Amino acid sequence: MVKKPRLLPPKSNFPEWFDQVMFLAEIADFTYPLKGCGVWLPFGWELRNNIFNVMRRLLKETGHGEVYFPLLIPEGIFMKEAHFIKGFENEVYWVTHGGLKELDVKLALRPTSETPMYHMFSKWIRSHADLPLKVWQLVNMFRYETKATRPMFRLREVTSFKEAHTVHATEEEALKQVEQAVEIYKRFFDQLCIPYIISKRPPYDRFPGAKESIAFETILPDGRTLQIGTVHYLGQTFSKAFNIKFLDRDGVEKYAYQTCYGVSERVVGSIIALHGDDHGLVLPPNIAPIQVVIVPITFKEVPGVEEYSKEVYEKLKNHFRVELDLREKRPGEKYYHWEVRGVPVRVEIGPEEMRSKTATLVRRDTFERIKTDLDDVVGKIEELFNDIKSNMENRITSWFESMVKKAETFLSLSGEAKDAVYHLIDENGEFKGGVVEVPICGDVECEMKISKFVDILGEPWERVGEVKGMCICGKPARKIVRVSKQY
Ligand code: A5A
Repeated sequence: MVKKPRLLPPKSNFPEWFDQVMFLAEIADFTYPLKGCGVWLPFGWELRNNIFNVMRRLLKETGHGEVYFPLLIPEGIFMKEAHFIKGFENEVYWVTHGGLKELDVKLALRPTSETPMYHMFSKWIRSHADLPLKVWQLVNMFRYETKATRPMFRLREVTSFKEAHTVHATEEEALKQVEQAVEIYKRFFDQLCIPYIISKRPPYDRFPGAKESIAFETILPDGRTLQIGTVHYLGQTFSKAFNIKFLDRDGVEKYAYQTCYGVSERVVGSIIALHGDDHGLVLPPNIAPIQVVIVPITFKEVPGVEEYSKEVYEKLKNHFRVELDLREKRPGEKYYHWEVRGVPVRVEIGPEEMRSKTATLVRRDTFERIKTDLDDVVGKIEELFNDIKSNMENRITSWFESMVKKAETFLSLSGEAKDAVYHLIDENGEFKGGVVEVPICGDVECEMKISKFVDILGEPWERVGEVKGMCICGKPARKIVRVSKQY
């Protein structure tokens, strides 16, 4: 058993802070003796479930059905699409034995479920009346990641892989679905107070088999970007490989068009990383496992505080996820305990509150104290939740916007560092963090040159106006690409 550290390092020491806060707030324990695998703890698991329930609601509202597909994929099915095979050959875990017996057919642990799903879709889809088909699942998946693994961010067992898969009769409908998926993800991240940019991945960096890949990126406190979700337009790549055909209205049999989109527990890690402070987690009230904690401040000589705290609890319990902390500990210890866990509102109840039939509310985001009458306490907390959410949004958005810069030129690779690179790298060559939007001519060779220095996220998904500036090759720029250092 690893001893818990008593104190949280300051957030300015981000990697240390992140690892410790996960442990102290009882989110997860990554001391499990297998690289890239961790244990979810009860508080973390509840947080994770609240977050994915936001997604569950969004997907339900937009006509997606929840399914479950097997973890094991027979080799023959896994090996049906050439780009997919190539893309995943280095990352797949294979099950080769059942007990002592070598299996006749090797089984892949899903690294994502295109292949088993599309095998079944080809049986389910017969006519245009069966389309569109829109399903999703929240499952674990395995990828033998070779880059350094990191808790929540780069795992070998991804425990919370939300993958949605859709099938459509026409290209137009499938492209509309791509737009809907982007909208769903925007709403998802907005509800979680996660800021993002959306980029079209360059062709050489698309999901295996995809015609277009669109990625959502956030920026972590150390300035590196993290891909927190992707939406892929698959065209007919997989429908042809898996024979997903339907009889159209005109009596002709046609291959279907497909899309898929996914997120993972990177969203949980992002909320922790983006909003936490030197005291621990700061959670948006809508997803906080415990939204309100009541801490009685009792004195032997003043009886009745505990009873009054229970009265307050009764008032709140049908409105919020609320905890009454009656443990035999000092109030200060209790404050620390709930602050680390990011409980949005603490209710302090002492003799004074008891006498005046009031409550003292303390917001986790600003530590501001607000006194309220017991009769108004529910409304006051609801109001505070709204304030906390918009304060969290405003704080993070203004930071995020300051991290995304525009450059006029990218004249850096010839030795005289200028503009774009200045934004990302300081005089000593140290990475400063953030994203820069740079003008380029569009030739792959120029992108390749740039990618030796920085990671290319791709073009902005949103329409950009007229492109000005010059590419590194000296030619006038024709498009914008975003560059950064990625996780
Ligand atoms: N089938 C499609 C949806 C797919 O698998 N796309 S993906 O490969 O881009 O993965 C979707 C999302 O899962 C990524 O955007 C990333 O946020 C998350 N993800 C992928 N690999 C991960 C890993 N090793 N650890 C944590 N999250 C991961």
